[in-house]
Amino acid sequence: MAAAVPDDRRLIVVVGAGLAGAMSALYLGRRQTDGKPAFQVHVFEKRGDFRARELATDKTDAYGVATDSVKRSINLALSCRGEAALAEVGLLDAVKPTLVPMHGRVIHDESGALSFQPYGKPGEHISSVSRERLTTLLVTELEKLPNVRLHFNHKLETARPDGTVVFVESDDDGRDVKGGATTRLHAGLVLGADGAFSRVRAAMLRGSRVNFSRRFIDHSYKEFHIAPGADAASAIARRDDEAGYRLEQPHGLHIWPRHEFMLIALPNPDRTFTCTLFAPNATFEELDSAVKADGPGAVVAFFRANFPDALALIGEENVASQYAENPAGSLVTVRVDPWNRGRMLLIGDAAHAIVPFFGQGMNAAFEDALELNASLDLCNGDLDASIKDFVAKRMPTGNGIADLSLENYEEMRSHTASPLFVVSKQIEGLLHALAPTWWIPRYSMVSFSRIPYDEAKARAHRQEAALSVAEAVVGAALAAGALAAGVALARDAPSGFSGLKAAASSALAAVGIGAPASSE
Ligand SMILES: Cc1cc2nc3c(=O)[nH]c(=O)nc-3n(C[C@H](O)[C@H](O)[C@H](O)COP(=O)(O)OP(=O)(O)OC[C@H]3O[C@@H](n4cnc5c(N)ncnc54)[C@H](O)[C@@H]3O)c2cc1C
Ligand SMILES: *[C@@H]1O[C@H](CO)[C@@H](O)[C@H](O)[C@H]1NC(C)=O
Ligand SMILES: *[C@@H]1O[C@H](CO)[C@@H](O)[C@H](O)[C@H]1NC(C)=O
Ligand SMILES: CC(=O)N[C@H]1CO[C@H](CO)[C@@H](O)[C@@H]1O
Repeated sequence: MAAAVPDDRRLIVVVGAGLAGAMSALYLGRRQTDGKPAFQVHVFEKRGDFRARELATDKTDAYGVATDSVKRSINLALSCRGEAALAEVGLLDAVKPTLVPMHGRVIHDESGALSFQPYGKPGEHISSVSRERLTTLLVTELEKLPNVRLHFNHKLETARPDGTVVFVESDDDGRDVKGGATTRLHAGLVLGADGAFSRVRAAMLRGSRVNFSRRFIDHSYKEFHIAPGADAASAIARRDDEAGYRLEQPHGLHIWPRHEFMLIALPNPDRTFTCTLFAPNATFEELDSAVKADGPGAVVAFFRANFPDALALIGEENVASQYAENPAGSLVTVRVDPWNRGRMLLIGDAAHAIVPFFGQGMNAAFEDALELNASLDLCNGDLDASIKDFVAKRMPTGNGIADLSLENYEEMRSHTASPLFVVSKQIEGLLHALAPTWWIPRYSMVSFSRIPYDEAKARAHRQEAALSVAEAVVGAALAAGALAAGVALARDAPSGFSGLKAAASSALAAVGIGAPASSE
């Protein structure tokens, strides 16, 4: 049984009611000692209650999502780690009906042809989920707990290692209200869940020896939307999950890899797609000046040259107006060492903002919350000991997913387009099928397992080094003509693994990887 938390530590202040803050508050709010709540949890969020704004609109779709929120709706890829936390707090079943499964990548090549690359074994998939929906669900659940209080329109101004926090009144967009009220508290724990540009973190860094780095990549992103198909309403009404979309193969993550930049599209339950263009900051600036000089036609011309099929679906007028309306977002990797100081602890993006190319930011944040609860359990509810345990375990994983996410950008925008990449993935899939615990493809370790991210990274690098040696050997064999027929067959028919099977096993034998290790 967990020991009682000393009185002066029982008040937990969570800064930020985003995905990390809301999920951690739910875990912390639900903890009990001797049948009573272990903590009083106060959640402070600088923005207004986003639910009020959504409920204010009377139009909702079959899933209860406000239809005018669609334009700003952001969808995220949910995978194993995020699902594990949702399941533990009992919300996975409530989320499930709103998920759109994505079974693999749908690659749109330059000629307009589509090809499908499965993410994992049959049945394995990630899901598209609405950020608004998920946050709303978590916050609504939090309100059911008598020991949890939510304070919207409260922006953190200062935080100190002794647990002192000061909030100022802010408007619905999180901006300071002139002459607004201030709130001061003394907390047993200040959980900084206030995102990539965290105030709690800034306070932690001040006058300390905490290591910190913030690196923007050269690329920014901008969002676009594909409207639902003409038959969307009837498809939703008859619960035909595949129909009503304007893109073929809706249950996949669509990618238009174009080396220097790429476009992706994720399906929504209302049969729309949210598209994101990732491009060098310089490309956006050139486009911005072209629009200024020649008008919105410049955006249309850019899409016509690079993504003509997507342009047809988004529409010329929409592409230009959405380009003008939606701001370009920057992409940043943040590393902090350590994640705690005194009574302050960082979680989610505040501790480890990562670039979005592995779709793991939210998943990592949810896993953080799950692991913080596990550390509290392990340390019998002792706050200082649990923080120490949590930070020691999670910091390396934060660095691991930061690196993996940066590596995946290269893969998504360039490699997915190359036939060699496709063959490599097929060999990996085969090895995984032959020896499921011994060889796990990088994508599967990250998205379909809870293997710590740093371990996944180390293992992926080892596996891929072996594979490239193996492929070199296969290449030599091919030159000799011995395996040419088999591989050519496999290359044309993704399911025809037979030629590759022979090639892979002989190649692996050649580099001394013979039998599955027995350690797993
Ligand atoms: C383009 C893009 C695509 C992405 N795709 C995916 C994906 O597919 N899958 C995935 O898992 N992740 C994805 N992510 C990452 C994911 O969005 C983040 O990791 C996740 O939102 C982090 O949650 P958070 O709660 O830590 O931070 P945030 O979501 O940033 O929430 C922080 C909260 O704190 C509040 N706040 C900030 N400052 C203060 C203050 N001073 N006082 C009070 N409150 C404050 C903010 O208003 C906000 O509500 C993507 C990110 C981007 C940019
Ligand atoms: C916290 O962890 C304990 C032990 O792992 C678990 O029993 C409990 O359900 C978790 N709390 C929540 C809210 O899931
Ligand atoms: C900061 O980084 C250096 C070099 O990696 C390391 O030796 C030091 O221990 C770190 N400091 C803290 C406070 O973690
Ligand atoms: C479109 C865009 O994101 N432009 C940015 C490129 O980088 C400069 C310098 O960091 C910014 O000032 C621009 O806003």
